[in-house]
Amino acid sequence: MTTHSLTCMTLEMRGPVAVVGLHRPDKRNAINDTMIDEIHAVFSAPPKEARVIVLHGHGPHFSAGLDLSEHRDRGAFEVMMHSQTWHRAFHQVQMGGLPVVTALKGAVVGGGLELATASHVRVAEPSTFYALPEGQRGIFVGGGGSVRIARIIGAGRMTEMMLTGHAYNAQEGQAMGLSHYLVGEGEALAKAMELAERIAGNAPLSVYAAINALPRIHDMAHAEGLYTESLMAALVQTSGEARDRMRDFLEKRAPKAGS
Ligand code: 1HE
Repeated sequence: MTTHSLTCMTLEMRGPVAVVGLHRPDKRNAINDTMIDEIHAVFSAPPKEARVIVLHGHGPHFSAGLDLSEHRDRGAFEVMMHSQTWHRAFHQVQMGGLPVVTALKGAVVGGGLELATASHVRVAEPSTFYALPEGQRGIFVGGGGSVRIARIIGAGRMTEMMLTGHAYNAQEGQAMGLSHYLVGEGEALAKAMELAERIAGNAPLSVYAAINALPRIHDMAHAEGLYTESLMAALVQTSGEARDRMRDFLEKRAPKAGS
């Protein structure tokens, strides 16, 4: 198993699922430089036996975003470089090759929302709230939010969130697509595990295509998107595993869609 020496995060294997926890509960899992380095390391080299990653926060909050205590005194060039360390780390979350299911509760704010939106499936508890207090703090997003959050909720809504600092509650976040599942209090991690185990049963190449090809196709023009889709389909659909799985369905050995 890949070993990481972690101070701001936890990592444990549960079957095929790597469970990764943000672990600065005293600071509401505010993301400092060490945590960014650890996110980058863990998502770049997850344990070899992992098929899916579940991400969660220790304590009552997912994450209070950027650690403001480290950020106060940075100059312009330093802030740009710092922002790009976040881009690299969150790129590994989104495109590292393994699907990431995130369990959300409490504060999912600023950089915490940027991290959550780099993941693929999000499960929220009723305590979850989403906010972009950047305007109030006199800063801007820097962890990819202007791309990823805006893709989900629209640039207009994101502008509104940054201008007003308004917090959306769990139900509103669900309606906006910030979460995909809304569960009871204390139930997000268990639901995330259930979904992760289900995803772990999928064909790896299909999963890889879903997390790597789809967001890139989304950024393409219509014709290029369709062309890329057909290439990806050619690659995925002609794999031995695809043939086996289609045969299993046709010979009535596989579960039906929706079951
Ligand atoms: C922090 C941070 C932080 C808490 N950086 N230390 N993020 C924000 O603007 C959110 C700031 N945090 C909050 O609004 C609140 O802490 C919460 C709503 C998340 C939680 O409230 P609460 O009452 O449970 O906790 P608390 O008492 O405010 O905080 C507990 C401790 O965590 C306290 O430290 P202590 O030493 O006094 O115990 C807080 O200072 C500390 N703490 N949040 C540093 N964010 C790449 S660009 C991304 C841009 C952004 O992320 S902007 C959003 C920044």
